[in-house]
Amino acid sequence: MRRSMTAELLEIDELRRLRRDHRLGGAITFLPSTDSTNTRARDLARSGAAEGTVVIAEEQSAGRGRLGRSWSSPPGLNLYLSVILRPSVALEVVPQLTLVAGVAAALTAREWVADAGIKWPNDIVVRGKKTGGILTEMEAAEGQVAFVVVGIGLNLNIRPEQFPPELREHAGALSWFTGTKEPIARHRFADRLLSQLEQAYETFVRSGFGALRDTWNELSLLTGRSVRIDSSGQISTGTVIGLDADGALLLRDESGSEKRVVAADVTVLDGYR
Ligand code: BT5
Repeated sequence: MRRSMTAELLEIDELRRLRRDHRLGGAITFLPSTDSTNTRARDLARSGAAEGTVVIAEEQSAGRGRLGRSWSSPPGLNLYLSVILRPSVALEVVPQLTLVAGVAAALTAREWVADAGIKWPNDIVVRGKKTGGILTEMEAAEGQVAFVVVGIGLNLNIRPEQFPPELREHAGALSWFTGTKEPIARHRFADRLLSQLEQAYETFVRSGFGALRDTWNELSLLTGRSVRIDSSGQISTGTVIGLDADGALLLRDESGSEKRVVAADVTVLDGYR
């Protein structure tokens, strides 16, 4: 009860001080309320904002997930941020930035909750509860990447009853699992997240996603799980083997043959470890 009533604004001055000399977050646009930080970051990028520019909002009125879904974004509790990137990479590897951001978000989450992990492709999950998601959007010009916006939403301090009813079964927040009653200091979490992303992004640009694949596999909650795959309405089931070099999910189906999944929604059939 008290926690939400004393919910504090994000300590943006402190976050700016922490990020002052960094490649990611050296410039931060802070918005008390906005439609979607990904949309704001896209507009800034179109007008020439530099790589590493970050947009953070206290709340979003039209927070977005993949495929036109919405991201519940109430004020004062969680983190909603978007980062502008301008990588010199081929268009076809840009979707891998979702996996790169997943590594960064899961490693950050683990600094607070040891068993946080990634559910391919874009979820941060703790004990079966979705605590975060990533939305990567790109603009290209003449066959080249103009810019990429990586949007990250993480539920930090929201309580179960503060979720809309339809999300209560599957959604969670990291503070439920830290073992203390303290809320997570959002500016500290954002600082660590941007530092982890900076490091993972540098590795990705320098060496490709292959250099992060072992870390990703270690953070993955799906390996060995029995799953149901929904690729635009096409349903299949199988056991997850791991991640292919390009970020596709590798499955073994009932007939024992290997299968690659490039884009889909995954449901775990046999519970998380
Ligand atoms: C995602 O999509 O998980 C990507 C979410 C990205 C949100 C960030 S916030 C900052 C930036 N600005 C934006 O506008 N977006 C990004 P997807 O995998 O499609 O999952 C969406 C589904 O997750 C919804 O259909 C709900 O079922 C569920 N959901 C919605 N809000 C949630 C929340 N706060 N916590 C957990 N689950 C949620």
